[in-house]
Amino acid sequence: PADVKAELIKKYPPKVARKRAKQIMINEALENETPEITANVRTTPGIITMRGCTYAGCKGVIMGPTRDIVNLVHGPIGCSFYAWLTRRNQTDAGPDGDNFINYCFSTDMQEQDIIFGGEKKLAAAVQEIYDLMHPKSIAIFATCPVGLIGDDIHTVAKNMKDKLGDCNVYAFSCEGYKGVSQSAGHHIANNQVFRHIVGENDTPTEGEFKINLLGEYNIGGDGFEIDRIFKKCGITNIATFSGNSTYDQFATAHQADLNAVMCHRSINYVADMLETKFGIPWIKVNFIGANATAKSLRKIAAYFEDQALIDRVEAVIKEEMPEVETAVADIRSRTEGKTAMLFVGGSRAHHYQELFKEVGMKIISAGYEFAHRDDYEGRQVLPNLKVDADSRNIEEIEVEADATRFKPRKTPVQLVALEDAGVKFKHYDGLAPDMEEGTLIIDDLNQYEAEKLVEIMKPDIFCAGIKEKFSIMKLGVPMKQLHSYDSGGPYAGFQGAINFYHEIDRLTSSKVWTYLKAPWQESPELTAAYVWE
Ligand code: CFM
Ligand code: HCA
Repeated sequence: PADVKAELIKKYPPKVARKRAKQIMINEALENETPEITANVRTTPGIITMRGCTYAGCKGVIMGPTRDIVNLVHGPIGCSFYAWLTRRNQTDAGPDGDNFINYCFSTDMQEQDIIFGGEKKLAAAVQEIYDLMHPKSIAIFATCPVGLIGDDIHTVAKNMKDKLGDCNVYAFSCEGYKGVSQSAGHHIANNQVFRHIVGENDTPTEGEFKINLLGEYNIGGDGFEIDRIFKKCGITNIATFSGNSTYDQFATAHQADLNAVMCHRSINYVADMLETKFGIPWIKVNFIGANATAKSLRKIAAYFEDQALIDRVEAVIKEEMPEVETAVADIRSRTEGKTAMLFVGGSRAHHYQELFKEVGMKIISAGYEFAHRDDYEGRQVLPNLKVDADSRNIEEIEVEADATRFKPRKTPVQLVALEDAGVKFKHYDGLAPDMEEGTLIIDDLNQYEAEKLVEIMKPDIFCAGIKEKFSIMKLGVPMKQLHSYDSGGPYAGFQGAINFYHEIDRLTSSKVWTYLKAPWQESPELTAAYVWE
């Protein structure tokens, strides 16, 4: 691995090489700790990063999947157009629910708005949406020019909320440049959802074992599969943040008794705030991988300390697993020992390792686009994280216990007993401890390094996003998108695991890659050189 690392940074100018060296870590088991990686820092200009912008993280990732909130983009049309239905977050509004996901709302900012200001246009757009659609809520998103010209979107939102009366309007200062990646946008979205929506609806919700699922975005229908399993187990999912979600789900989320956190990176802020303000504890779960799904269900059941629930969860696992095992038995002889690389945003490069392990594959290199050190090394590093100027730029909101609605769900004695029994609260170990020694963990991988890595290590499959897809395929290596799932999914839960095994089998067993060389690369006699006379 040291040679591979040296090769990856060999061509960089010395300063860039020094910086990248800190973001490329050789995984090793140090005594009681994992090695340190540099993360959540600026990408060096000129490098073709896999990352996106803060607006993408806020509007596209966190708020995009809600179906009955109108997401209005204040900015040039390109920002809306490129965020329009590209993330494959599915939704099911039923026969008569509101669903605005397939629309693209934008103020279509022009030069004159840049010069004279766009606030009037924004207010008019909110009014127009209200008149046409009568949504419960309108969310306004700032794009880069909004911050540059200083439009006060929060005052516009407040004025329109007061004027309309029955429509909650709020805004997100999520200008693309606000942070070093999408991650800043997650934080901004978390803050505003918590400030403006969570706790707004005290109408009691039904259910015996009430949870929220945090950080699940229903890509390719993952959330549908997880909800199917919850229902079978008798677990009530009040709100998913934010796959297939509604305004009222967020508004009633404070009534849940447990928060199950799937994508730690994107939503840990809401988890912490729900605990501080309402007393709801959170645990880390993962529904990617059949075994991981079973483990997460058992953790939830253990938390509620109810024998009937524990038995029902066991019965569900027993019912679901045989089909999973049959699928593994069918394909494992073909996938065993094959290698994979995983480079995805902030969670999936960790979560998907479970699925590959279930079919006997090895992860030789992985990394996140924009995760922070705690997602690599575990949350124990949090107290030592240096807050740099870019992070300080993102608001940390002060949350206190709610005067009337704060209710600890467990006594301190119960919490300790649960911890002792293996239900760890506010706990995430990160990706590094789950990866083998000597594997390469790379933060903010770029186009150049991705190609180099594939050339040197020749994985049997490479997983990343649309920007990497075709350059990797041209190197003759099968490529699977773990953002959009290409057109596949769901891959979560038990049924999803089966789908994924088949997909990986199909991709890594296909002969098509052996035909990738052009005739003149196979037979040198067919090559010709152009000679200048
Ligand atoms: Fe969380 Fe996500 Fe991810 Fe993410 Fe994303 Fe995504 Fe992702 Mo693309 S919230 S960090 S910002 S799991 S959109 S559903 S696939 S990069 S690994
Ligand atoms: C985003 C969204 C994205 C992009 C995926 C990709 C997604 O970061 O803005 O690059 O293929 O999952 O849709 O991560």
